[in-house]
Amino acid sequence: MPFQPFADLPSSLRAERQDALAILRLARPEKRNALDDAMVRGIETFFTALPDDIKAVVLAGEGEHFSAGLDLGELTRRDIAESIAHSRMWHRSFQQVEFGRVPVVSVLHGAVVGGGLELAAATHVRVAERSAYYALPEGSRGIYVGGGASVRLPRLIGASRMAEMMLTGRTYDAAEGQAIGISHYVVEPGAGLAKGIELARRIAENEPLTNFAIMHVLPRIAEQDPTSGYLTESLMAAIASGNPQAQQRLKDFLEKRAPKTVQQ
Ligand code: 1HE
Repeated sequence: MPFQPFADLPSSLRAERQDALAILRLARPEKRNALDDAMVRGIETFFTALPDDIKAVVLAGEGEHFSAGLDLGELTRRDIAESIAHSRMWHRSFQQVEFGRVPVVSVLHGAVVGGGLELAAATHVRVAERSAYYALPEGSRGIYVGGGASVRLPRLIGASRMAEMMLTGRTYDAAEGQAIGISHYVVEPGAGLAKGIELARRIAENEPLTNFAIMHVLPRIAEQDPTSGYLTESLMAAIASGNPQAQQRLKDFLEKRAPKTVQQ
């Protein structure tokens, strides 16, 4: 079913709804899903205007690649001040992905490079198909990352690995990417979307307040000094467990109506 609230998205983005999930696809395969201004603004619009009954989002790319990053064709047309504003626009957009209302599962395949990797890094769960590979070609193009990678990637893979990727143009394949912390899962080619949807459905069943804490409170605690972090954690824990829905879920477990935590 097409997603009516997003009828004004650019044709390079396709949104659809599956029950409580929204699926957003980068749909510019002829340019390997290179991200132009319309797409980056469209991503911001999509995440800002998500209907209240959407509980999780799956982000994927059409064609052979997730995304070839920044549309290099647009780059030559900007002066320095415009480039700063452009990077800030990417930051705003990807902030809506990372710190929006609902968790986002990305499905990665083929090239996940430059700005494509920056977009993936803003999502909460990353599923890679075996074809996925990661690179930061900015070094060889004479530019620098501008979509938040300097902040987000060191958290995933460390500043040293990121610097080495940029200096040498190194690519990591899907298995290596999982080993260093880029993706959480690796699946067979063509199986990414189904896995992404399966995970998003599970996420959508969580208590919204817990998902909020995971998205908004956990990353802030991780940046606090430990003493403040422990305090913030205790406050969030008390708020979450005081939630009547949490009380009901605990009761359901104790009265054997809820599933056990078993190895999958
Ligand atoms: C593009 C772009 C692009 C493809 N901007 N047009 N990103 C990069 O440096 C990666 C550049 N792209 C590539 O290395 C390759 O295209 C791929 C490895 C991703 C795919 O290769 P392939 O053989 O499947 O496709 P292709 O033939 O290279 O490209 C098909 C078309 O897409 C072609 O256009 P056409 O009109 O000649 O058909 C390409 O020009 C076009 N295309 N990638 C514009 N990126 C906020 S700062 C972020 C900074 C960055 O992201 S820097 C990294 C940029």
